[in-house]
Amino acid sequence: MNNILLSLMTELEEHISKVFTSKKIAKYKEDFSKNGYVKFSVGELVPAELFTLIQKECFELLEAHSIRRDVEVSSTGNSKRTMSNVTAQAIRQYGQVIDSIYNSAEIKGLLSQISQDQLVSCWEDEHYIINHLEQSGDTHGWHWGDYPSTLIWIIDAPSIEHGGVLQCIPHTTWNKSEPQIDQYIIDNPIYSYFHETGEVYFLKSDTTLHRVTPMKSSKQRIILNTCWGSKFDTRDSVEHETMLAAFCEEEA
Ligand SMILES: O=C(O)CCC(=O)C(=O)O
Ligand SMILES: [Fe+2]
Repeated sequence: MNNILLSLMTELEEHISKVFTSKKIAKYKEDFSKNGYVKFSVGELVPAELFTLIQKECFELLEAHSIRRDVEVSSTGNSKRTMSNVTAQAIRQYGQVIDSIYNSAEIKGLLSQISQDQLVSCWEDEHYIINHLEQSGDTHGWHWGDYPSTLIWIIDAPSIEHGGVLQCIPHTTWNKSEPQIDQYIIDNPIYSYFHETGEVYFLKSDTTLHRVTPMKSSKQRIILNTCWGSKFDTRDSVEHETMLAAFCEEEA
Protein backbone atom coordinates (compact mmCIF):
# COMPACT_ATOMS: atom_id res chain seq x y z
CA MET A 1 0.00 0.00 0.00
CA ASN A 2 1.45 3.43 -0.83
CA ASN A 3 1.80 6.10 1.87
CA ILE A 4 -1.13 8.26 0.76
CA LEU A 5 -3.47 5.28 0.75
CA LEU A 6 -2.10 4.07 4.07
CA SER A 7 -2.74 7.40 5.78
CA LEU A 8 -6.23 7.67 4.26
CA MET A 9 -7.08 4.18 5.51
CA THR A 10 -5.93 5.21 8.99
CA GLU A 11 -8.04 8.36 8.72
CA LEU A 12 -11.02 6.19 7.75
CA GLU A 13 -10.91 4.48 11.12
CA GLU A 14 -11.25 7.83 12.96
CA HIS A 15 -13.81 9.10 10.46
CA ILE A 16 -16.15 6.14 10.95
CA SER A 17 -16.00 6.23 14.73
CA LYS A 18 -16.66 9.99 14.71
CA VAL A 19 -19.48 10.08 12.14
CA PHE A 20 -21.36 6.92 13.09
CA THR A 21 -22.66 7.60 16.58
CA SER A 22 -24.66 4.87 18.30
CA LYS A 23 -27.79 6.93 17.71
CA LYS A 24 -27.12 7.09 13.97
CA ILE A 25 -26.35 3.38 13.79
CA ALA A 26 -29.59 2.57 15.61
CA LYS A 27 -31.57 4.59 13.04
CA TYR A 28 -29.81 2.94 10.08
CA LYS A 29 -30.32 -0.50 11.60
CA GLU A 30 -34.03 0.12 11.73
CA ASP A 31 -34.16 1.54 8.18
CA PHE A 32 -32.12 -1.37 6.79
CA SER A 33 -34.29 -4.03 8.34
CA LYS A 34 -37.43 -2.25 7.11
CA ASN A 35 -36.38 -1.21 3.61
CA GLY A 36 -33.36 -3.41 2.81
CA TYR A 37 -31.66 -0.13 1.91
CA VAL A 38 -29.72 2.71 3.54
CA LYS A 39 -28.15 5.69 1.77
CA PHE A 40 -24.98 7.47 2.95
CA SER A 41 -24.69 11.09 1.85
CA VAL A 42 -21.62 12.50 0.07
CA GLY A 43 -18.64 12.35 2.49
CA GLU A 44 -20.50 10.34 5.13
CA LEU A 45 -19.06 6.83 4.78
CA VAL A 46 -15.51 7.73 3.77
CA PRO A 47 -13.60 11.06 3.72
CA ALA A 48 -13.77 12.96 0.41
CA GLU A 49 -10.08 12.37 -0.40
CA LEU A 50 -10.53 8.62 -0.16
CA PHE A 51 -13.65 8.72 -2.33
CA THR A 52 -11.65 10.66 -4.92
CA LEU A 53 -8.98 7.92 -4.95
CA ILE A 54 -11.65 5.25 -5.44
CA GLN A 55 -13.16 7.28 -8.30
CA LYS A 56 -9.76 7.72 -9.94
CA GLU A 57 -9.04 4.00 -9.75
CA CYS A 58 -12.45 3.20 -11.28
CA PHE A 59 -11.89 5.62 -14.18
CA GLU A 60 -8.43 4.19 -14.86
CA LEU A 61 -9.61 0.58 -14.73
CA LEU A 62 -12.56 1.35 -17.02
CA GLU A 63 -10.28 3.02 -19.50
CA ALA A 64 -7.95 0.02 -19.72
CA HIS A 65 -9.96 -3.10 -18.79
CA SER A 66 -13.67 -2.69 -19.50
CA ILE A 67 -15.64 -5.35 -21.37
CA ARG A 68 -18.99 -4.68 -23.07
CA ARG A 69 -21.90 -6.94 -22.00
CA ASP A 70 -25.26 -7.45 -23.67
CA VAL A 71 -27.03 -10.46 -22.16
CA GLU A 72 -30.34 -11.70 -20.78
CA VAL A 73 -30.14 -13.83 -17.65
CA SER A 74 -32.58 -16.74 -17.42
CA SER A 75 -32.40 -17.18 -13.61
CA THR A 76 -33.70 -13.62 -13.24
CA GLY A 77 -36.57 -13.97 -15.73
CA ASN A 78 -34.45 -13.02 -18.77
CA SER A 79 -33.84 -9.50 -17.47
CA LYS A 80 -31.16 -7.58 -19.33
CA ARG A 81 -27.61 -6.57 -18.46
CA THR A 82 -26.45 -4.03 -21.01
CA MET A 83 -23.35 -2.15 -19.92
CA SER A 84 -19.57 -2.32 -19.79
CA ASN A 85 -17.79 -3.60 -16.73
CA VAL A 86 -14.46 -4.32 -15.11
CA THR A 87 -14.25 -7.77 -13.49
CA ALA A 88 -13.05 -8.54 -9.97
CA GLN A 89 -9.96 -10.24 -11.36
CA ALA A 90 -8.93 -7.08 -13.25
CA ILE A 91 -9.69 -4.84 -10.25
CA ARG A 92 -7.51 -7.07 -8.03
CA GLN A 93 -4.72 -7.33 -10.55
CA TYR A 94 -4.48 -3.72 -11.70
CA GLY A 95 -5.97 -1.72 -8.80
CA GLN A 96 -5.07 -1.12 -5.18
CA VAL A 97 -7.56 1.21 -3.49
CA ILE A 98 -10.72 -0.85 -4.10
CA ASP A 99 -9.19 -4.02 -2.65
CA SER A 100 -8.06 -2.09 0.46
CA ILE A 101 -11.56 -0.74 0.96
CA TYR A 102 -13.01 -4.23 0.50
CA ASN A 103 -10.81 -5.58 3.27
CA SER A 104 -11.33 -2.65 5.64
CA ALA A 105 -12.28 -3.93 9.10
CA GLU A 106 -13.96 -0.57 9.84
CA ILE A 107 -16.30 -0.76 6.85
CA LYS A 108 -17.14 -4.42 7.46
CA GLY A 109 -17.67 -3.70 11.15
CA LEU A 110 -19.99 -0.76 10.52
CA LEU A 111 -22.07 -2.63 7.93
CA SER A 112 -22.24 -5.66 10.22
CA GLN A 113 -23.79 -3.46 12.91
CA ILE A 114 -26.30 -1.88 10.51
CA SER A 115 -27.35 -5.23 9.03
CA GLN A 116 -27.16 -7.14 12.32
CA ASP A 117 -25.09 -9.72 10.46
CA GLN A 118 -21.40 -10.54 10.38
CA LEU A 119 -19.88 -9.64 7.03
CA VAL A 120 -17.20 -11.90 5.58
CA SER A 121 -15.54 -12.06 2.17
CA CYS A 122 -17.65 -13.82 -0.44
CA TRP A 123 -16.54 -15.77 -3.52
CA GLU A 124 -13.59 -13.82 -4.90
CA ASP A 125 -15.12 -13.13 -8.32
CA GLU A 126 -17.96 -11.26 -6.58
CA HIS A 127 -15.88 -9.15 -4.18
CA TYR A 128 -16.27 -6.13 -6.44
CA ILE A 129 -17.20 -5.08 -9.95
CA ILE A 130 -17.37 -1.77 -11.80
CA ASN A 131 -20.52 -1.25 -13.90
CA HIS A 132 -20.75 1.41 -16.58
CA LEU A 133 -24.11 2.23 -18.19
CA GLU A 134 -22.97 4.14 -21.23
CA GLN A 135 -25.49 3.99 -24.06
CA SER A 136 -29.10 5.08 -24.27
CA GLY A 137 -31.20 2.07 -23.15
CA ASP A 138 -28.39 0.51 -21.07
CA THR A 139 -29.82 -1.08 -17.94
CA HIS A 140 -29.07 -3.45 -15.09
CA GLY A 141 -32.30 -5.43 -15.16
CA TRP A 142 -34.29 -6.91 -12.25
CA HIS A 143 -32.28 -9.32 -10.09
CA TRP A 144 -31.28 -10.43 -6.62
CA GLY A 145 -27.72 -10.90 -5.39
CA ASP A 146 -26.05 -14.18 -4.49
CA TYR A 147 -24.96 -12.62 -1.17
CA PRO A 148 -26.71 -10.49 1.49
CA SER A 149 -24.58 -7.34 1.75
CA THR A 150 -23.83 -5.04 -1.16
CA LEU A 151 -22.41 -1.55 -0.98
CA ILE A 152 -22.81 0.52 -4.15
CA TRP A 153 -20.49 3.51 -4.61
CA ILE A 154 -21.86 6.10 -7.06
CA ILE A 155 -18.72 6.98 -8.99
CA ASP A 156 -20.30 9.18 -11.66
CA ALA A 157 -24.03 9.69 -12.21
CA PRO A 158 -25.99 12.09 -14.41
CA SER A 159 -29.00 14.08 -13.23
CA ILE A 160 -32.35 12.38 -12.81
CA GLU A 161 -33.80 13.15 -16.24
CA HIS A 162 -31.20 10.85 -17.84
CA GLY A 163 -32.52 7.66 -16.18
CA GLY A 164 -30.49 5.14 -14.17
CA VAL A 165 -32.74 5.12 -11.09
CA LEU A 166 -32.52 2.26 -8.54
CA GLN A 167 -35.80 0.42 -7.92
CA CYS A 168 -36.30 -2.01 -5.04
CA ILE A 169 -38.81 -4.54 -3.77
CA PRO A 170 -37.56 -5.55 -0.30
CA HIS A 171 -38.36 -8.78 1.57
CA THR A 172 -38.61 -10.99 -1.50
CA THR A 173 -37.10 -14.39 -2.25
CA TRP A 174 -35.16 -15.53 -5.27
CA ASN A 175 -36.37 -18.85 -6.63
CA LYS A 176 -33.78 -19.38 -9.35
CA SER A 177 -35.79 -21.89 -11.37
CA GLU A 178 -38.97 -19.79 -11.16
CA PRO A 179 -38.07 -16.16 -10.37
CA GLN A 180 -41.61 -14.75 -11.00
CA ILE A 181 -40.37 -11.21 -11.20
CA ASP A 182 -43.48 -9.84 -12.91
CA GLN A 183 -45.64 -11.30 -10.15
CA TYR A 184 -43.52 -9.56 -7.50
CA ILE A 185 -43.81 -6.28 -9.40
CA ILE A 186 -47.59 -6.58 -9.51
CA ASP A 187 -48.00 -7.69 -5.90
CA ASN A 188 -45.70 -5.20 -4.15
CA PRO A 189 -44.89 -1.52 -3.91
CA ILE A 190 -41.70 -0.56 -5.75
CA TYR A 191 -39.41 1.90 -3.97
CA SER A 192 -37.32 4.12 -6.28
CA TYR A 193 -34.13 5.91 -5.29
CA PHE A 194 -32.09 8.46 -7.18
CA HIS A 195 -28.36 8.77 -6.42
CA GLU A 196 -25.87 11.45 -7.17
CA THR A 197 -22.12 11.19 -7.59
CA GLY A 198 -20.37 10.64 -4.24
CA GLU A 199 -23.28 8.93 -2.52
CA VAL A 200 -22.99 5.31 -1.37
CA TYR A 201 -25.85 2.94 -0.59
CA PHE A 202 -26.05 -0.31 1.33
CA LEU A 203 -28.46 -2.94 0.02
CA LYS A 204 -29.78 -6.21 1.49
CA SER A 205 -29.11 -7.69 -1.90
CA ASP A 206 -30.20 -11.31 -1.43
CA THR A 207 -33.75 -10.43 -0.34
CA THR A 208 -34.30 -7.15 -2.22
CA LEU A 209 -35.36 -7.54 -5.83
CA HIS A 210 -33.77 -4.57 -7.58
CA ARG A 211 -32.84 -3.01 -10.91
CA VAL A 212 -31.47 0.16 -12.49
CA THR A 213 -33.92 1.77 -14.95
CA PRO A 214 -32.71 2.22 -18.56
CA MET A 215 -30.61 5.25 -19.39
CA LYS A 216 -32.48 7.77 -21.50
CA SER A 217 -29.43 9.25 -23.12
CA SER A 218 -25.84 8.30 -23.64
CA LYS A 219 -24.74 10.07 -20.45
CA GLN A 220 -22.63 7.69 -18.36
CA ARG A 221 -23.55 6.20 -15.00
CA ILE A 222 -20.68 4.43 -13.25
CA ILE A 223 -20.91 2.47 -10.02
CA LEU A 224 -18.56 0.34 -7.96
CA ASN A 225 -20.21 -2.70 -6.37
CA THR A 226 -18.55 -4.22 -3.29
CA CYS A 227 -20.19 -7.35 -1.91
CA TRP A 228 -19.86 -9.53 1.21
CA GLY A 229 -21.27 -12.78 2.48
CA SER A 230 -22.48 -13.65 5.96
CA LYS A 231 -20.61 -15.62 8.59
CA PHE A 232 -23.96 -17.23 9.39
CA ASP A 233 -24.60 -18.47 5.83
CA THR A 234 -25.64 -22.10 6.16
CA ARG A 235 -25.71 -22.94 2.45
CA ASP A 236 -23.40 -25.84 1.50
CA SER A 237 -22.53 -24.11 -1.74
CA VAL A 238 -23.53 -20.92 -3.52
CA GLU A 239 -24.39 -21.03 -7.20
CA HIS A 240 -23.22 -18.06 -9.22
CA GLU A 241 -25.06 -18.45 -12.49
CA THR A 242 -26.02 -14.76 -12.82
CA MET A 243 -22.46 -13.67 -12.34
CA LEU A 244 -21.15 -16.35 -14.65
CA ALA A 245 -23.74 -15.67 -17.34
CA ALA A 246 -23.47 -11.91 -17.24
CA PHE A 247 -20.07 -10.81 -16.11
CA CYS A 248 -17.32 -13.41 -15.92
CA GLU A 249 -16.49 -14.29 -19.48
CA GLU A 250 -13.38 -12.73 -20.86
CA GLU A 251 -15.12 -11.54 -23.99
CA ALA A 252 -18.77 -10.44 -24.13
O1 LIG B 1 -26.08 0.36 -10.30
C1 LIG B 1 -26.70 0.22 -9.26
O2 LIG B 1 -27.10 1.16 -8.56
C2 LIG B 1 -27.01 -1.20 -8.79
C3 LIG B 1 -26.05 -2.21 -9.30
C4 LIG B 1 -26.41 -3.61 -8.91
O3 LIG B 1 -27.52 -3.91 -8.61
C5 LIG B 1 -25.37 -4.63 -8.92
O4 LIG B 1 -24.22 -4.31 -9.26
O5 LIG B 1 -25.67 -5.79 -8.59
FE1 LIG C 1 -27.54 -5.86 -7.76
